[in-house]
Amino acid sequence: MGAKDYLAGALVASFIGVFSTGIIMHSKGRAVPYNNIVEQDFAVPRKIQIYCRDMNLDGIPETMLKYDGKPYYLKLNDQGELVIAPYQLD
Ligand SMILES: [Ca+2]
Repeated sequence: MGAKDYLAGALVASFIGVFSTGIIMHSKGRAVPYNNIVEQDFAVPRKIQIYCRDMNLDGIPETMLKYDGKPYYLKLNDQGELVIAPYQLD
């Protein structure tokens, strides 16, 4: 096996690794860690789920956060700061 074969094998292995990591991260909601222990008064990451759904049925999805099974809107205020607002049926 030559250096070219080794390099080709390494590239294929890297691609497969990056691709499979992407699938795993996507299936787990990407950025939310899956642990139970955090400082007091902080949300438990394991109970957080972020998803998009067209809640008001206008054809455009909203970003939603579900914490411990309860849904919230994940929005931006006028200053572009993240706001978690209670989900309400209109
Ligand atoms: Ca909508």
